Amino acid sequence: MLDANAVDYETSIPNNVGLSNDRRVLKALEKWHPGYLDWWNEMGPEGFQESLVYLRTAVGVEPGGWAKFDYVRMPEYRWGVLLAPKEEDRLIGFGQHKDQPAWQEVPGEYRAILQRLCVIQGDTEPASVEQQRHLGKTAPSLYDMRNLFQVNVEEARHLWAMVYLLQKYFGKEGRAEAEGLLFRRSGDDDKPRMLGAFNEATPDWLSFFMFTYFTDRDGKMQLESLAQSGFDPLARTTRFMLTEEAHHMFVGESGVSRVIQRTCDAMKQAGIENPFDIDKIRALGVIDLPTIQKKANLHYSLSLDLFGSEISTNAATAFNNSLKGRYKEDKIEDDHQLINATYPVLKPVDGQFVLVDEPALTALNMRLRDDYTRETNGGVRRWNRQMNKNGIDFEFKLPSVSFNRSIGLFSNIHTTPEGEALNQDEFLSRKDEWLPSSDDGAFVSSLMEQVTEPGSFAGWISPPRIGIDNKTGDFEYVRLQ
Ligand code: BYC
Repeated sequence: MLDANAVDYETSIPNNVGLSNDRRVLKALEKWHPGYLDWWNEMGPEGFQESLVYLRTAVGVEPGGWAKFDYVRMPEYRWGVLLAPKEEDRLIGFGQHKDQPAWQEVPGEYRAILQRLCVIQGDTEPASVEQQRHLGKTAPSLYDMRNLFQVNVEEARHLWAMVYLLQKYFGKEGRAEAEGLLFRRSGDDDKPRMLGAFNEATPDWLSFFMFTYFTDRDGKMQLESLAQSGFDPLARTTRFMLTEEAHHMFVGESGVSRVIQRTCDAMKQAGIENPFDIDKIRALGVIDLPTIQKKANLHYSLSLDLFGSEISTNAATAFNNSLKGRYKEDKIEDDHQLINATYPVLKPVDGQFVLVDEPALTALNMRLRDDYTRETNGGVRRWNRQMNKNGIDFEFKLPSVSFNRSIGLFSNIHTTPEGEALNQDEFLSRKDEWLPSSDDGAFVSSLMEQVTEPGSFAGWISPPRIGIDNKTGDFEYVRLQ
């Protein structure tokens, strides 16, 4: 019998889904594989394909103990198809099919919507690898370089996860979509990635940390919602993806925190108390706190757009059809069908923002976005505690949800980060106060220099408190070739 927790490394594609007995899907994946490797070689980390990287690879899917660390050349990473263990007799937890057995096959009437969810999710994964492909060249340490590459190979594995679902459950159309996922390119005018934030540049390491803090957390919220799905293969796939996602957000939160720490240390050492003494602080070779805030403003607002419109019939349909649940649906105490329920949605009305009760079903994107904001604020609070400990008078703050938006109710209005309305000219003339200007970008870029001496770090970032896999500070996380 197949041990659902063990990963079969005998087939060319590691998996715990019994691929060796599923010739049709194995063949489809084997056919897709060379195109995938071409994509990785063309769009994956630039200049490091021959390097030996100390990576973790999944060897099982049980919670804890699933990872094995070793030196690997990235093109030889064992990407594979891994699903969380099957829960016998699982019942659907929400929507009109609540309490029915979870589906092991795609219900015909939901084929199109499920396929769309898999394609959108799948499209973001290679996009992030493309956005980050040049960052190895300016890594502030081997520790950071290794974390970047770990994030990259795992995002690429998440692409595999969605491609498996598309090829196994969606026939010819699914195979065509799997090809499409290798065809689109982040930021390309003619064949862009599907969602806005995944076509933006990640120009420097501070952006990378902000992206992994803010945008990967949207990933977490969306995956959590899909992990509740009545379509069991999607639920199991996303549940395993979430175990990998946790490290990505750790890279983001601790990365920002280490940048902040280095700035605080340098300010204290130089006797600078005013965090807005930007020229003096930059002269120390560290990133001033207001610039860190601007980067946070940008990445938070871009990530909010990933939740779609506040009022969405797509979201209502996905929930009602038991395909995409709420964050922690199984922990919520209500009817799980949202019959007659309402949810307060923040709306611009006559120049004011007011909370208006809307049917909870159509307000699901808004609810998930609120859950996201709550979680995101947790990290901001931790950064502020760090400021306090350092005795520096500066407070990080998330901007209003109305600030710098391109999707939803606020996409046609302009506001300050505090949420005060502005006309377009005022916004454009003041936007450099709130979002990274080209000068800010040039300054941060000027600090980005590769550091490859084991145990050494660039001057704008503090070392981490502990190493990966309990390694000592001078461990050679990447052996450059
Ligand atoms: N950009 O009813 P609406 C991750 C489109 S990140 C461009 O408002 P809906 C990761 C929408 O497609 C998580 N277009 O929204 C993180 C629709 O188009 P059609 C990725 C957008 O459908 C870091 C129209 O506007 N996973 O994993 O309720 C590194 C009206 O849509 C955008 C998912 O998102 C946008 N921002 O919600 C690596 C989960 N927003 O159909 C990875 C799957 C909306 O009219 N996706 N549109 O042509 C979904 O659940 C939903 O599709 C969305 C949108 C939440 C994205």
